[in-house]
Amino acid sequence: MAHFEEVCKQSDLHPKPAGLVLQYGTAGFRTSANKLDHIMFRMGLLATLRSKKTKATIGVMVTASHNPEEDNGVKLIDPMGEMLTSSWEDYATQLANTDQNELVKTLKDIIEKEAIDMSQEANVYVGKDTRSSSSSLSQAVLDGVKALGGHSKDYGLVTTPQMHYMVCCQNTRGKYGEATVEGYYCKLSQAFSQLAKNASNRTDDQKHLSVDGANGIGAIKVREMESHLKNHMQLSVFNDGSRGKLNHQCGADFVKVQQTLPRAGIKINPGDRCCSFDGDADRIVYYYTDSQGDFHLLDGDKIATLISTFLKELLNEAGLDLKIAVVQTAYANGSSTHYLENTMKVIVKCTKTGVKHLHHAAQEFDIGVYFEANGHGTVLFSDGAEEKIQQLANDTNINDERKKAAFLLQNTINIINQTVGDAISDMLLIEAILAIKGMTVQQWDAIYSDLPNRQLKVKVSDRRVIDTTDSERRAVTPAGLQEAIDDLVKKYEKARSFVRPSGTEDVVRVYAEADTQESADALAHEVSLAVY
Ligand code: 16G
Ligand code: ZN
Repeated sequence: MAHFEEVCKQSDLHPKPAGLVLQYGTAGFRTSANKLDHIMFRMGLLATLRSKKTKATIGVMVTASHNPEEDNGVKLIDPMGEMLTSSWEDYATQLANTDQNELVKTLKDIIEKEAIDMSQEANVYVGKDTRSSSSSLSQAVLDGVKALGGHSKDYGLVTTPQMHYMVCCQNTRGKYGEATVEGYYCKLSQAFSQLAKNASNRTDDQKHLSVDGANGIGAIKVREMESHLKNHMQLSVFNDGSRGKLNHQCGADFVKVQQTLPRAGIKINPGDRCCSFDGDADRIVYYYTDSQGDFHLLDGDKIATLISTFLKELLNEAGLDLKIAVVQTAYANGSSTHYLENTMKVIVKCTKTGVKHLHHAAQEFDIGVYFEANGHGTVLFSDGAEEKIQQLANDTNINDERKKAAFLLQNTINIINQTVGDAISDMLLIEAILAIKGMTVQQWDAIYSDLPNRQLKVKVSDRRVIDTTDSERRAVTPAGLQEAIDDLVKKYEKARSFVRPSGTEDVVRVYAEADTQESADALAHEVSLAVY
């Protein structure tokens, strides 16, 4: 078979460093960029097989998100724009680690196991972030696709969520939108201007937002989006990549973990509404400083609360009986869960960390709002829910209030990127909600008060000895660890703590929250000692 000869020939140009073993984890492959060339070539091969198997276009995104500039990574995107199905993650790992001379055999094994028809056409979309290593690495992906006879389309510099969006648009034959970056801007900006019509007399101050682009792709793309928003929004983009280093002392991960302003590149006044993207623009957090200079963070939990409150109010006004739920992880602040369950009375579900777990859980409801505390999240509408909203919007026999609510719901659906968390789309939705509700960032922040919390990481010889259950909230091994944590937690008020092995770093993560920052810090410290 000519293709396999070509694979052999080409794979010699993308050699695997001897002894290197990597695993396709929660966010695909991620490590130092200089170790990834062979991985990229092989993911081009795998994406081609996946495309033949699903008879659909598959996406490949070259990025290491919020990791340092020196790292890179890759993940595959399945036909509806979702993460690669778990059963294929094992194939990715096998292909990545197989020796050069066994590569064709490994490919043939996958083809046989999956009964792939090799005469089927294959289409792969490829995108990359702004890392200096991304160009040659995405070329290696394209080489892999070509070697197996697949067709590829190189989108060049795009955000991760834009890539997910393109794949979904293509496979739904345009039903979700047009599979171009321009089409993405048009769909979202049109929805935004429709929503903004319902906000009365916005002042320039209300239209202004400071955006920390983490010196990454999000900075470029949010500026392109701004030019489609006409005078509906005024953005000041900081950390736009013109000077600073990607993710260095800035960006959503830095702000969330350090609980502080970006240390680099941002000039803001007390009370200004600001947000930070991460390096590939699939996460967003908001914040401001008060007149005392104190920092206030509005993370994924606050975002989920704002969005689900807005949706619930609209459903009531529209008279639509749709089941809405919020999906969180163990990292969700206890105050947010308490507020959602007891005040808002929505269903709250907790899943393991990692977008795919939240995404799947959210699919079980008419409307599933999912957010990780770190700012990754979106809203999913079931087909049935979208249909009901559509029908109501077209119904001429309803009163003005119901009509308006249906119109707002319709445009909310259009502004959201349902394929994956999307900083730009989330930002537009949040801005629209604040504008419609006439709410300041301080009023949004005051919906509930976060419990003080602390995250620590602990280096251990083998993090896999820790196994967890109950959505990672309890440790089952090693024996005695959970009992020790329970005893420590009892010493503090409103306290909660858990430990879990990281899926992206060789560390164990510790989370603690309590009634005061001192208590949260002390509890996190004590629990980290119990992990040793
Ligand atoms: C990955 C996940 C993110 C999760 C994080 C946890 C995706 C696309 N990304 O970045 O959702 O919060 O891992 O990292 O699933 P950790 O396991 O190191 O704590
Ligand atoms: Zn990211």
